[in-house]
Amino acid sequence: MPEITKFCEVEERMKKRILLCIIAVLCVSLLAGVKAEAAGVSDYGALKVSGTQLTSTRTGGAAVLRGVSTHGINWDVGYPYISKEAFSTLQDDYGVNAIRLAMYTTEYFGYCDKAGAGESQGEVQAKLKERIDTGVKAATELDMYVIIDWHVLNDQNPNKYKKEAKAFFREMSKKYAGQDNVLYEICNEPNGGTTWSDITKYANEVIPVIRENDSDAVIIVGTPTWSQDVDVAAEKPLSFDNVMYTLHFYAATHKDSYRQKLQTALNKGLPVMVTEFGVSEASGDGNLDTAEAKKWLDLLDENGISYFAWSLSNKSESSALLKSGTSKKSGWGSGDLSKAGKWVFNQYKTRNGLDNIAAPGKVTGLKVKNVKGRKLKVSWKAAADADGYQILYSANKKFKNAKRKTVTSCSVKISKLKRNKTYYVKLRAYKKSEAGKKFGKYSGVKKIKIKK
Ligand code: IDC
Repeated sequence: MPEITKFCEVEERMKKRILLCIIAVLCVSLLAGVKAEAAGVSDYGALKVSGTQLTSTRTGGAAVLRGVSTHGINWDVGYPYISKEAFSTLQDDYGVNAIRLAMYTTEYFGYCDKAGAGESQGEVQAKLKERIDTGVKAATELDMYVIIDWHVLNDQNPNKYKKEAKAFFREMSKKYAGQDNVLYEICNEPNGGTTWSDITKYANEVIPVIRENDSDAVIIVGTPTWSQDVDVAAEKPLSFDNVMYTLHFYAATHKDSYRQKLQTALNKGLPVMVTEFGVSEASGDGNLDTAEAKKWLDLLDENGISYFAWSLSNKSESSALLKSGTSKKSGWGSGDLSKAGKWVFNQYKTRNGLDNIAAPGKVTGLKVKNVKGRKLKVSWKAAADADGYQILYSANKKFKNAKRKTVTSCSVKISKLKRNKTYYVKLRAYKKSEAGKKFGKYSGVKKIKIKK
């Protein structure tokens, strides 16, 4: 009998050890996942909230979205950048894997309050939904995630336009139910004294509307005081699965005490997503504080928290990522970026591991020939260490509104060109890595007139 007891004890101890080992392995793989570079939809698949962490249903590990938010898609400094070309520039050059489409509910001809727009409210809404569709399609084709953001701001309390929000999200979730890459953000920044209990009431009505069509999409909910009070939300989280809570920061205004709020929320087990951050002041303008912004991004990365930079715009304000007044709508070089843009995108590049990969060689021997049917035949010499090539062509010398083609061979046919127009062509090689594509230098430019 004593022998048996002993044996049982040993077995018990072994069981405990095995269990501890399993837990350790799980923790390590989750942590390893947290450090992971931002990957695409085909890598992560559908997203799922697990504890405080956004995770991949495909790998089982952490999923990290390192994204960019548009400016308002109803603003003329916002919607022109909703395109496959613009999104693919962000993806190719900086490893961005997610886009947030910010649709203001009131300001500047918003979805619920057209203010001075010449069109009817219905026309305004139809136009905005069209822009969302363009954005979702572009992101989908590029293997990127996309957030549809109901951008409550001047309207302060999301309950003000709850009816409109429900109708909007019913329509969106029905349309995109089959897609793994669409996330819903139901109220950007409640403010003006809106309490967590007000937001809870709103969320408890809007979330079930989305769930009717899409039982497991990730839904992001704003928190009081311009989405700063995640610590307050953590005291009484919502009772739905796959929900995350919004924290926004602007580094020159929001510092240690706001990071403390995040820490409190995380300690209480609240899953947080930073759907907006700026290096600037909270006004979206003024000074930049890169030292504080770095502290923030380090903290977010340590905790595997996803974040989106405000905003993809050339507006003359310091948070805008593009240089004020730059006319390029895609294909930006570092000279087209603002101070904030240069800083943010450099951080993204480094954090996505794109700094440590050697670039492939420069492409030489570029030849372009006009072939019958308004086509171009482009060919070149293979570059050292290349996995493929990205060809840019445009009817504009400066490659304004350039179109892109990606191939793995050393020639490509380009069709649907305009007769009697002169086109400019250049290309660069890329090398594939886990972190994304690393590009070599551009070839020289060839120009050619389409005569046949
Ligand atoms: C700002 C824009 C600015 C615009 C203003 C409208 O940068 O061009 O005139 O909105 O009210 C937020 C908001 C976001 C703000 C941004 C900067 O979510 O809409 O954008 N900000 O103020 N919260 C904190 C900062």
